[in-house]
Amino acid sequence: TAYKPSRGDFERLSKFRAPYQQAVDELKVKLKGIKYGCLEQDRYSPIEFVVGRVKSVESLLKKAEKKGIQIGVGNWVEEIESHVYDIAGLRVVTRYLEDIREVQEILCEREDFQIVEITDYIDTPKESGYRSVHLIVRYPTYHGSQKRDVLCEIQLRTLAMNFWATNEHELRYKYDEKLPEEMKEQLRRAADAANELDLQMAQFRRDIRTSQEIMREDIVSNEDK
Ligand code: 0O2
Repeated sequence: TAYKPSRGDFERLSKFRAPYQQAVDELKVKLKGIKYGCLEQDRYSPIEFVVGRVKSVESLLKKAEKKGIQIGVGNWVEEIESHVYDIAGLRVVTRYLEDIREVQEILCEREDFQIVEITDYIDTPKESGYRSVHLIVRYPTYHGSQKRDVLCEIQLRTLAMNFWATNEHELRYKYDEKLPEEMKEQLRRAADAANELDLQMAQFRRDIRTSQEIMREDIVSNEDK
């Protein structure tokens, strides 16, 4: 039978979440800053929206147990910190596929955090059909009088990928992680359809740009006459 975390275990975890909450709050403001900076300059923003959360104590305990960490034994809190990378999670949602690459580049050039790892589930989707780019970043927080570096996961997704992942996540939760094989297959097909939509939208965007360029050239050549 699974270990029942004591009240003390819960309290320790709640306390240790504080710098992660601060990192999420600060990073949310910073990532939204990329969007508003573009909009203020009347430029297209590669970011549609940003959300963030700190993993709940319950879901943290579940993930820790899945990773073989024994709650309440030895340095279990430190072990969670060094093995669970998405305690602090940010999600950046874009309209188009190529916006993901633009945001990825912007984030790789930032000096206020360090990229530790990039996992590209777009180039190599998960077996479930999941697509997204995950960046693990080391972010410095100044909490009380102390500097503490915390790891945060930034997920980059298109609207279509996010739509799929949100539904799949809810279904997996409903079925307690034991999705029937037939449903898994349907979900994989739905993921391919979402990808097809992303590719089609990318094509439409290219078409719009080409026609805008032609219009601009026409205006310039008419002005020259
Ligand atoms: P939540 O509720 O979103 O926080 P793992 O050992 O694979 O569970 P790891 O090594 O961190 O964990 O893997 P990964 O791939 O970085 O996954 C971390 C997060 O990515 C997940 O967090 C999900 O948010 C998302 N994710 C990964 N795979 C899938 C998938 O197949 N479907 C959906 N919908 N999301 C996925 P959590 O903790 O699972 O959940």
